[in-house]
Amino acid sequence: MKITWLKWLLACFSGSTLLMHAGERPNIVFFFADDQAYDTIGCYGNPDVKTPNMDRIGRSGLIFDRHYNTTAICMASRANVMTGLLEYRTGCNFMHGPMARSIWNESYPLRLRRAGYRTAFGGKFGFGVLDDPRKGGGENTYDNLPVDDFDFWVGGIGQTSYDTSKNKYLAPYADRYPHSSRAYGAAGVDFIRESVKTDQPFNLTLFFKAPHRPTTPDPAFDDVYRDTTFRKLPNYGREAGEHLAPQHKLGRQYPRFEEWGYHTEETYQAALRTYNQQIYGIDVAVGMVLDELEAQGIADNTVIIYSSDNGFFNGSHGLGSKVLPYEEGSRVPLMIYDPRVPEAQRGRRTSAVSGNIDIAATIMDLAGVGGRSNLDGQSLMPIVRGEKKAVRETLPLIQVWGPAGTYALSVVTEQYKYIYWCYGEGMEPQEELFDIQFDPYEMRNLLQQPSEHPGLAIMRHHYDIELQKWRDKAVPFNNYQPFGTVFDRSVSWEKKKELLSRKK
Ligand SMILES: [Ca+2]
Repeated sequence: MKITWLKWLLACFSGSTLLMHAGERPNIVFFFADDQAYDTIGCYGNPDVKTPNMDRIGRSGLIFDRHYNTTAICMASRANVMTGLLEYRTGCNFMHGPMARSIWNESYPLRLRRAGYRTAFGGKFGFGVLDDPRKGGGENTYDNLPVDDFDFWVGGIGQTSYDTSKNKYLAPYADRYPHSSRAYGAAGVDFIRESVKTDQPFNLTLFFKAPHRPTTPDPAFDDVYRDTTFRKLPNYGREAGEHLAPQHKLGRQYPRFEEWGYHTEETYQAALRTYNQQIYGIDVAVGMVLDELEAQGIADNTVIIYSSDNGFFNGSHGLGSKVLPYEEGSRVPLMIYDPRVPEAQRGRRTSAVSGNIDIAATIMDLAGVGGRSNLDGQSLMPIVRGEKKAVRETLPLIQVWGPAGTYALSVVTEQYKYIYWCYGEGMEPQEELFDIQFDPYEMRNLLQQPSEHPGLAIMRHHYDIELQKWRDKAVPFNNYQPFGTVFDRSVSWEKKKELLSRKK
């Protein structure tokens, strides 16, 4: 909100904490992309892409180089981000179930609204909210979206559509912006214009559909990458996956390397062109919002957060799409720009490990909302302000979606990633250990050498602690409790198989 000197003076004399707080508390804008890989933004170091507005955020703020989604798929990741809780505590993913209203009630948008923020949601919400999550299906419908929990709503159902007119809340923008990415930007601008007329600080959350499939770039930007030849990451191709655990080939990610055209030069370039064109559409929408904040004179009291719900394998290790715990699947961009932070602390990068569960904690911290000790996430603001180098030593990565062959629990630290693939049908359960600092493309499993790597004992220890937390805290519904045993390194596959078949 805009605070005038008159309001400030009034607040001082009346002792009104409401007005005082409104002025002190920042507005918070959170942009969230769908399936945007970490190397798709100019300020992250990719010379092939054009993302001037995302670069404005990164170059003025803090760029996180080791930010992960604790579950790397749309529905679960959105639930993590909203609540600051790990998947076994949100109880929410495809094939598991929707979110219980009691859990949703403690999400950041609701806590901020209760604390006096004006709140808006636009885009792909991605999960349903039900009083009893045992009764519901997976994705949300108009009936189980929490529309009334926001002051302004332009969210859509299920996977949403790139066709603006198909979202009944967004449809008024369809004539001017038939493609949804810029329509979300325009809706964000309208929400800002309404909010500055009030005495409340605001929180705008925009969950873009782009660059998720089906490939549907905005034709207005057909020229942007017409002449671009996109590079390939050093771990591109089938050969760069041969050293990995065989379980990684058991999901849909493996055939998608060919099905989605990453396997030939011509089809790879075509896939990357439309993928990045969709990201360009988000960038334009981000620019619309950033420009409006400046036009309204509130940019210096508005914090901007930008991230993505999961990563994307554009052919890395011979894979397509997401979900698996390797870097391209689980690691994404995160940029936080707080204009109130001193200039010397801005325009930096950090290698501190952070997770999608930290975003809710960060937003609540910015808004001055207490009671965060129950969250799995930590506020990242001490890193943004340069007060701390890190806020967590370890982060778990959860994968309990899709075929059982791809189930894995992993732990990352600033140095290592440890992956435990529990599946043992016709193969051995597998452990993998990567030194992410020296081998960020995961081309060398440190356990494929004659002597035991000293990092193994450290990471198994962290892993066992994470698994114990799962046993202690998993919700008693939507099939999360069996995984406390399924991911136990000492339990036989026969026993695990019995548990996995029983859940159905
Ligand atoms: Ca996604």
